[in-house]
Amino acid sequence: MSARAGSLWERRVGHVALVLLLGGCSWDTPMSTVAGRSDFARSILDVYAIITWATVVIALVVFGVLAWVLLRFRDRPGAAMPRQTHGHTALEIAWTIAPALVLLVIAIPTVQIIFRTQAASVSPDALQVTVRGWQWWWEFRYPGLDVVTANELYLPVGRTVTLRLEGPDVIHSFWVPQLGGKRDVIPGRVNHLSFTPATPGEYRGQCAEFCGASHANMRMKIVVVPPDAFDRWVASQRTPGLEPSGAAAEGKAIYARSACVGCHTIRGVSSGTIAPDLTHFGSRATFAAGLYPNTVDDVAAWILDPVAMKPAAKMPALGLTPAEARALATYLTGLK
Ligand code: HEC
Ligand SMILES: [Cu+2]
Repeated sequence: MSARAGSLWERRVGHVALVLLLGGCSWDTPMSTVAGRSDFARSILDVYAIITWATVVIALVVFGVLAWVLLRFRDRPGAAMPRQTHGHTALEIAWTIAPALVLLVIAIPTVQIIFRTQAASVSPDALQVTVRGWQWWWEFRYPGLDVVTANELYLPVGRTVTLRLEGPDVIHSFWVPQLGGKRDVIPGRVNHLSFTPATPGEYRGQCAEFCGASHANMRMKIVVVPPDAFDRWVASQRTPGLEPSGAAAEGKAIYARSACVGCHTIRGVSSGTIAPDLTHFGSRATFAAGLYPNTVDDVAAWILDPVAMKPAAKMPALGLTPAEARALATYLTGLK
């Protein structure tokens, strides 16, 4: 009886382990590296495919020969010792050349794609975006369009974008698996990353170079939209927000007289440069690098105690009252 119960328990553990294991196999997940949605990501997948198929062929040959040898030369009662070979020039040349050929088959497309994806875009009409990786959020500046945002990058589908990656503090790495390879963001050095998004949609990204306590909380969202929707987004980002009224007007007054102005920019109100630009904060779906939905409750909680919501966040609690934080949150979430 107890033995049966034991095996049932073991089976359950087995099932859970299987579910966890297979969970890693899903194909088209937000952080999937095998569901390419840009030319860059697809080039990488092409190399994956070549290497995978080359490996499959090699495995079939090696295991086939191994099986044949095991069967052909297995010990039989009364069988004589098989003929022994010491030194076989043809064989040795063959097993030197074969791996060299395999390496060539892998190396040529790999190097080609490395060169293609490392080149800064030459396309004159590529969209230019400056990306700054900060501990622990992303700043996106569109120099030609006079738009600045944080953690949510809008891109038009089908148009090449060239990202200029700048690191104001420590090393980070820009990584949006479905759109392209990782590229490091390094202080004192400018890196570039170009790709052409192929399909509209929302893509998730994540800092991929350990950069401190909230590295895992340094996420981003790339929103790829049709060109006319992109133009509308740009136009709304360039339009100054409406003058707030009621609780939001009170929030604006608190903002203007608090330390917020030293770090944050709200056009027409403040021009801090070391924190997310809040001019159109309310137009973003999430805040704190993708950690929280952009609601009055969550933003008020953030203003009261940022570090409680994001370990080591570089924004201090400023000792405001809950009522002040709420007024501020009402003002900020209204900045569409
Ligand atoms: C010392 C600089 C500093 C001060 C002062 C400061 N902040 Fe921040 N704030 C930051 C930084 C840095 C972040 C980014 C935190 C992160 O996501 O890791 C941030 C994030 C935010 C965010 C989320 C932005 C986003 O898009 O994710 C809001 C909202 C915000 N601050 C509001 C305020 C308000 C309101 C005040 C004043 C009461 C204030 N901040 C004072 C540095 C500051
Ligand atoms: Cu990081």
